[in-house]
Amino acid sequence: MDARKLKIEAAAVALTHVHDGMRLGIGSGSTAEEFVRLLAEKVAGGLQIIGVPTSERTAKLCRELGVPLTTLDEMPELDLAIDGTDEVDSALSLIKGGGGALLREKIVAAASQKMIVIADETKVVETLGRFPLPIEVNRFGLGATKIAVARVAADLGLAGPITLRLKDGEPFVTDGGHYILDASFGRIPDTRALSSALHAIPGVVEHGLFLGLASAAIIAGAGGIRTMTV
Ligand code: ABF
Repeated sequence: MDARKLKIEAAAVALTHVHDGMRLGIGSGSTAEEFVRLLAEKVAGGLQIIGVPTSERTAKLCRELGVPLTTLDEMPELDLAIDGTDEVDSALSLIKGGGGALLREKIVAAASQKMIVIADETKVVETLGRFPLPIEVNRFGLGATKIAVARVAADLGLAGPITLRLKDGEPFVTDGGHYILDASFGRIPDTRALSSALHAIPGVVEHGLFLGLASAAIIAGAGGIRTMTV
């Protein structure tokens, strides 16, 4: 089965958790976009929901497909966030941010009573860290922030290239106007410690470790669909 079909299957199962009247956080990335397409069909058929998008790109797709949107300022408490991921482990800890939307994704997930992750089997790992950890940083003091990230990582026994994300040869700029450092530390045994240490660096806006936020992960593989819970 091709990758897109798996994403659609996971998105379709997630859609069964969406009911009339729900305030929905709507994720970013190709899997979340499949969810938006299926959601739009249900909305066209009469499903009444209101969504808060996690990126400008998702907002644009929702508008094109007629999914009603509001902002987190207008609706600061949400019932359910549905989003993709770059990695998920058995504790439902995640690495997100490969698409560059991690800050809004984390704010929306934290404002939601529940977060359901949708992904294909390739995203499931034993220990997080195969995917480089995205770290959203303020543009000011980029060099100093990069050194500080390397230092806190070294204190935890982690090392590896930390690279500024580029797009078309220029620094990639997030929806919030920040840069992203991609940290290839490899396996991260103590995600809590790394999360706290990164948060303590002034130039770090947010990082892609999502810990204790997801309540379920709907995983599509060649053998079928399974739901992981904690
Ligand atoms: C978002 O999209 C991200 O946090 C993650 O980086 C990415 C996953 O994308 P895809 O579904 O295209 O693999 O959810």
